[in-house]
Amino acid sequence: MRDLENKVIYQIYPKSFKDTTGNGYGDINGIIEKLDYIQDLGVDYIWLSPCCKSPQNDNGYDISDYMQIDELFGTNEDYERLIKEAKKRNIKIMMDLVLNHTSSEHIWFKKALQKDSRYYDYYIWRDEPNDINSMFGGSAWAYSEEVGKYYFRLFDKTQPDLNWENENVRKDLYEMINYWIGKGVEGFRLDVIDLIGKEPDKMITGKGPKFYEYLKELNNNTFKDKILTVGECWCSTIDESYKMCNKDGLTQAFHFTHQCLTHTYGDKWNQSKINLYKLCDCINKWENEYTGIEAIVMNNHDLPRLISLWLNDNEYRKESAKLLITLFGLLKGNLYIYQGEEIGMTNAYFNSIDKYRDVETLNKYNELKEKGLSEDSIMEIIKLVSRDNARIPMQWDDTKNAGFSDVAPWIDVNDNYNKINVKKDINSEDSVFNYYKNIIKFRKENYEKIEKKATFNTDGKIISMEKEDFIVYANFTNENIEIPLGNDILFKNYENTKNNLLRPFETIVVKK
Ligand code: TEU
Repeated sequence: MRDLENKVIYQIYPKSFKDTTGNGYGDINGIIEKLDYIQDLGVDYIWLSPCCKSPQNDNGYDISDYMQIDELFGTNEDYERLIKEAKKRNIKIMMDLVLNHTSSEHIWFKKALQKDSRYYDYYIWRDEPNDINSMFGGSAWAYSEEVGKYYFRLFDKTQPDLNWENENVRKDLYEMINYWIGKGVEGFRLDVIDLIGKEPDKMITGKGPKFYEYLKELNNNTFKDKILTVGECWCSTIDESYKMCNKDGLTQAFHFTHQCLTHTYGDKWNQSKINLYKLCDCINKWENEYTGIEAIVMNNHDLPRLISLWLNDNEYRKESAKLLITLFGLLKGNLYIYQGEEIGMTNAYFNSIDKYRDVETLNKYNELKEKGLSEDSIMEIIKLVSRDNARIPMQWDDTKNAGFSDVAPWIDVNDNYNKINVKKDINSEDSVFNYYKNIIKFRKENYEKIEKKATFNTDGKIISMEKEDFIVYANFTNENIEIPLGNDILFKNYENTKNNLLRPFETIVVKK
């Protein structure tokens, strides 16, 4: 497994990356067009959010045909060409696997509605619902008029959960995965993988009694421990997620412990400030206790931009972006970078619900409306936390639609694209992209220094991370803070450093 460590994975949300057909949606040819840009960053894998056939109710996480690339993004031949072109640049393709549920448009579900169909038991049916709720609000059970029963759906009602107890479901999924491995896919991200062992009658959704058995069977019939796999585990503790990572399971897992630190009483829609004491405890566990390969992740397509949530995305935007990649980029494990963070893209903060597209966001809006909250207070919550903050088009340059598309995109571009775009950033003295590139280069060339034990300290305003060869200092506040610092600088996010002073959102790395 160790040959799958110290990798850098760049996540692309294809729908928002680059449109080459002039339909307002990103596509595979747009990704191929930008491979040199991605290669320049120094990444080893590109993780693509789903491109398979889908009605797009959940932007592709509602798959209606696992074997067919959706024409919105291109053809199967385009996908295979992407794999080949990426390989020429020593970049592997990581496919997003949605094994917990399909779209209700999938042929399996359509056949399940027919009497006595063998596909009926591909899904979970009951005469009456129980009290389990959907992650997207409301009951986790939806009624089918055709069948006269309720089917289980932990996400949208158009995303019926698959019944993993049915051996035929598992066999069909393994056959699909091996098809894509045969086409040259060399990594997989497994969507909500900790939900596949659900037992709704026992009110169990995450990590059901047979979960680890399913994971072992999945691995033994497909990845066989030779392919980089990362499981998304929102419904698991950090220790439970680590238990999934071994030769019979996953390479690594997203546990999101640090992202959840600002969720008040576990509610992500009720955000509080980041607590550096808790953040240090969290990262200390990754660095000094965990012996597996950590999946280091700051941003993804479901999360508001971390510089907007934790730090300052305005007058100290570049400093904030560099602070995060300095602290997280010098941790051991595999580093995940989400499209746009490498140039310091920020939340969109759309003020009108009409600008939002995300099913989770729209459901939350309606839920809060029904509770009687005012429009302004609802929008205050939504514009900070909505997943759409991460799904607005990639900002390539200052031409129309930020160079993403020649026509109005499926979701508005951030109106700061004139100021924040790839072309402007790469040509700037204080480029965030070039800073990311240097951190990635340092990781590649000095991993033995990075994987050494770390000591963390914080006063609630500054975090210091000391390893055998260097010390990272990061000021998470907009204050000037006096602190004794070394002067043999490895990295800095201000043009010059001040003796024994950290300015707002300043980070420096000093050699020991
Ligand atoms: O996400 C699972 C999930 O629960 C998060 O999307 C949810 O929004 C959480 O509160 C984090 O913000 C995965 C995919 O990443 C997501 O895009 C899909 O919508 C979901 O599963 C269903 O496939």
